[in-house]
Amino acid sequence: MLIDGRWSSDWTPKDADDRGAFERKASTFRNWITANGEAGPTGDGGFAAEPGRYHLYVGLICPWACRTLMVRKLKKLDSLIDVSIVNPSLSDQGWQFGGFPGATADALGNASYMHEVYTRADPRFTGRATVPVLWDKQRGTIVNNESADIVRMLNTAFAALAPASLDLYPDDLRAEIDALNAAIYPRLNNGVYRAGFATSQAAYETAFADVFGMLDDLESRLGKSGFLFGERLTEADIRLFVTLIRFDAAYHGAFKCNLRRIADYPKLQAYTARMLGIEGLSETVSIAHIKAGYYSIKAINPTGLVPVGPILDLKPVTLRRKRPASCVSRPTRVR
Ligand SMILES: N[C@@H](CCC(=O)N[C@@H](CS)C(=O)NCC(=O)O)C(=O)O
Repeated sequence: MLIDGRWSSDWTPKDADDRGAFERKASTFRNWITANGEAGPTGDGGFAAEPGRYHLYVGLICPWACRTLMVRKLKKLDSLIDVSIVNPSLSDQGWQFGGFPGATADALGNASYMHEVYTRADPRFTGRATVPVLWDKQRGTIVNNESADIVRMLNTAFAALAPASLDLYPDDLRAEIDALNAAIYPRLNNGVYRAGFATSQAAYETAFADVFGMLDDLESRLGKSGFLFGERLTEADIRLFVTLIRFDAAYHGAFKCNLRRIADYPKLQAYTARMLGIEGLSETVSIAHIKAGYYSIKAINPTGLVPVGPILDLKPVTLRRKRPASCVSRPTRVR
């Protein structure tokens, strides 16, 4: 992590309390891009939506970063916001650019490490140099490094520049989406990390029970088709999918979440395949980055060996529309 702008290599995942439970630190840059540059719910104004002005730093291992990448895809912002992708494994200096297939250089500042992006924004920054980071090229600073905020601002701020009728956080569902997020985040999205990074048996078992309790609840909630809120795709689906797609490949083994696999839950497995079939979303998923990344975390896997399995039996499922038999089915378009 960075301490007063200088890199300190004592990275451990623990941030643990005195009972061995993992605690995630709050993000620090909390400004919002808005349509006209007025301030958002937190932080300062001055970040108006403009084509080419912003850059997104992500890692394909990272569920939080991939939430933002998925929304960028779904809202058709690819040509407005460009992206740099870090290597999947943490180096002695944290996230590094370039070298691993599918990773990139820092397209903006030619940094070797993500921590340089943070000190470019604040030369005396103290904290973890996490992804995602939304960067403003015009002001030369970080707009925001909290994925939950970035998901929301990408959903609305660029409406005039990239008209996509899909609304991932519609007014009439906001309260229900917030309530579902508030259950899924601690028990599942972060629950797997609480299990994987626990340093006491009791903390691990508590997290383990949360993870499988939440998966059981979701299995009962889901139908045979559609999403968490029926036919309407929302941010709650994005936030759930990033964890489900990592589960069998990484969390089941590396994080010791091994009571069941997603493949053992018929509805969750079918839902994951449906999400993967949405046009553009499979481009945001790299099982190679996910496996390489989680199994490189020394605190939980000191040898760094990456398991060969599992064989993932997960094929994107695209919705077939009724059309003449001669038509070839295309990926599902979600509107
Ligand atoms: N609150 C952040 C969390 C981001 C986060 O923890 N990212 C991880 C990767 S999955 C990271 O960059 N970790 C590096 C570190 O902690 O030093 C968000 O959701 O955007």
